Amino acid sequence: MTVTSDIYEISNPKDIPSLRRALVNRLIYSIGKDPVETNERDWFFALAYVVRDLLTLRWMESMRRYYLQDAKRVYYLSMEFLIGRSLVNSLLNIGCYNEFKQVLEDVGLNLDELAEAEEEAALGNGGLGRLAACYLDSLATLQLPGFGYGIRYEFGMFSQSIEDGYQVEHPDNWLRYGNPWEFARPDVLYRVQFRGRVVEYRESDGEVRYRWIDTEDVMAMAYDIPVPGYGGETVNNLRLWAAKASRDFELKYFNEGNYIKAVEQKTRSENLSKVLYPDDTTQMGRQLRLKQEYFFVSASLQDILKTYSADHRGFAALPQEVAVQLNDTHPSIAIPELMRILMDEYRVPWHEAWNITVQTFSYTNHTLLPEALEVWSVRLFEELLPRHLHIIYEINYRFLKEVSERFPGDLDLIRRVSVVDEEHGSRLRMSHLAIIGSHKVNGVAELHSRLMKTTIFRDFDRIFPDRFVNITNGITPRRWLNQANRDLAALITESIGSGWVTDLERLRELAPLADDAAFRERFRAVKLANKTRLAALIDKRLAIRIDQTSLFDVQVKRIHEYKRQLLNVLHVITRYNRLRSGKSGDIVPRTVIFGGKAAPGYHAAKLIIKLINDVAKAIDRDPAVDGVLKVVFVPDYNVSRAMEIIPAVELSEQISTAGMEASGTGNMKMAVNGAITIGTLDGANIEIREHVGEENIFIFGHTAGQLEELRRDGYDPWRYYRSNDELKLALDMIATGYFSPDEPDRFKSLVDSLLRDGDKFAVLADYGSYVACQEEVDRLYRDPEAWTRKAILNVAHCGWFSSDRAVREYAERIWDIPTCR
Ligand code: 26W
Repeated sequence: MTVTSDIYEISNPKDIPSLRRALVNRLIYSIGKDPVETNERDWFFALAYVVRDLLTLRWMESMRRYYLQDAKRVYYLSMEFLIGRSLVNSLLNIGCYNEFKQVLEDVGLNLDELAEAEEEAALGNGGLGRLAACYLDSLATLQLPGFGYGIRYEFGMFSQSIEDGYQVEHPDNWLRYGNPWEFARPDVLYRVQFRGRVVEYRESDGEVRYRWIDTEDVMAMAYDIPVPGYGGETVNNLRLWAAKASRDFELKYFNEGNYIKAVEQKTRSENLSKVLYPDDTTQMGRQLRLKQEYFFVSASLQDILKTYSADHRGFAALPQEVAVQLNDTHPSIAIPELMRILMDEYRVPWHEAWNITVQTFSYTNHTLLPEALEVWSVRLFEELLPRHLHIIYEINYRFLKEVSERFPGDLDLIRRVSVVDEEHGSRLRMSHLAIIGSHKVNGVAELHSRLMKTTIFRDFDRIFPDRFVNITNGITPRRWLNQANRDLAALITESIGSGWVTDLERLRELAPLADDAAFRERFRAVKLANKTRLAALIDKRLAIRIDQTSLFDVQVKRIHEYKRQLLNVLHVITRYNRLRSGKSGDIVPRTVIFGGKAAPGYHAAKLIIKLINDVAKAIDRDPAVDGVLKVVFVPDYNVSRAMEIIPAVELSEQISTAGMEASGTGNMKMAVNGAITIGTLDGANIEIREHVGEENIFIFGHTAGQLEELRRDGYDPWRYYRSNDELKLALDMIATGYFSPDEPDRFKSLVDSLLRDGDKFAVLADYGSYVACQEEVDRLYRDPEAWTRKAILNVAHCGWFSSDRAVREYAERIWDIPTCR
């Protein structure tokens, strides 16, 4: 039977009566509720099901189109997809937002309130996971055959509450009421092996082959989530895997008559996809994490090869049909896994299998921080994935042999580039494996990619001169401007038309309007409305009053020492001291907003949260600064919170230690929403400066090069402490308990990290220029016309940071895939 659109009850998605009928039908027949006895969640689910229906036919059409055109596909393998809520995004992408708003109003409901009933899909930690979600949106919008593969964690990123100023973590039970977007696919089930042993055998052709046997198996079951592109033409697929106990495993115990043990065993294997590791930038080396990585990689590759094999013979053409992007090293076991499948299961000879593998994979690096680079102990690998360990050894052996032939006598080079690090007790360096097994390796901003080539991967750049490329990150304008900032989006569309939604560089047409006083007035009114809305939310949720006319100075992102929330706090304290001593002149009233989660085991980061809250409390209690300085820590920063906060930002804090933030993407979101950046020459800040012009951004601090020099000459934080009275005062206040009279030593370790432990993140070295730069910010803010002009130019010149541009670059330079219409 051929499915056509006339089979569905909604013949025309603009026809209000049929939308209403569909909605009420879902409420009655899918939710099982009488319309007279419903809550908001019931209506949310009913609506989500109608929207999913509307996506499903287009989704099937897209899949059919890819199949019929035998289109080359890209598979984006990522441990994290930080999607957030989907209802409004889907409605806007398929163009039915206003229609459904009307339908709901007719039954006395408000669409935007109802949308709050959706649990967000927080299947990621931060930048890396959110980037994956932006790229899925762009792949679909650009009509590219792009598929996400990941894990259906039962618990996503923990939710954060603040109790007595401290972070408290709570489990994120996001599936409690079900996920209306997904289709469970109990028939799409793959076996994933662990442990066991490898036996060598000789085949009739005389070749030695390997068999991996006596394994403990877990099943991977697929869940599909439709990913609509803007305009609704293409709907792609995100496939997430959930762990299911294997029947064999259960049967073993059932047959022994041990029912309880069998059920226990079932729970144990299903724990595999239970929870997202909430650590960003510190590698944990935990067994369950390695199991999660292999679990989703194995299932995804089996699925990819099944699709490929449905209409291709042999594997020689795999790289012409399939590109696989590895989002960081987390899925890099895919490299030995593909080798294993090709050799052990399909008898492809090594060198052929290797060429196919390298041509198929590419790898994105997201960090240079040594503690974030993945390493696994050989012992753990041997235990869980013995066959893979042997393949990795063979990959490494052949690679090192080639290197020693090309660079004879350079034994140190061999030691440095080996996948196996013997200096720290036999560990596998997954980044080395990922580089060796990929045809392209990319960094995520110009500086990051350059540093990658000149520092941590310098040797590899010499060995593989064409392998390293840069693709600067981007963000989707659909979610981060069109959806999050409806008022600004409307003003832009009124001024330059709606083409910017899919061609963000058209924002450039706003540039002349920066000199138009009437436009500035309207732009300022939008920002004020956004600030007022945020102030109301903060009042409602936290019972904190903020002045919507004060400068909104915002730093929201994961809490990490390299991101330097501490530098921000030192500035706040300095401002506070100036106000108290009457040395501030006519200081600009500010509201300094912080938000972000700390990894549960990251003591310093958690203490920084407490410090922010203690400083906020001290400032609140001091009548001397009432109305001119306010600090707010917004709990539970996530995608939904970001969409509320970012449109209201005036000053975007991007103040990481130069050379440490690979790119940043919050910096782009804020700038395109009309914030002015105060930042270091780090990550994509450098490119933001190039695009908006140096007169429209506040840059301070040491460059990466200057820091290198400073450290080489022996960096002494005490020198800054002694020579700057305001810095000394601020640090002394923290160290002696001014903000923690109940526990004077509370923050001693933080101050020690700055003064006694060498200030790894150069906070003190940048303090002076940061504070001076903040004075420039005040000066500009006192002239609203001049400020607004620059803010508008930030919007106008940030179009390049669209994820459409980034994904197009991947498609052309790495994946070699054309659009498929
Ligand atoms: C193994 C533990 C672990 C988990 C996650 C180590 C490292 C990570 C990620 C690489 C951390 C991350 O999210 N990196 C961020 O990636 C963003 C998208 O490219 C960049 O914009 C950020 O600068 C970078 O910190």
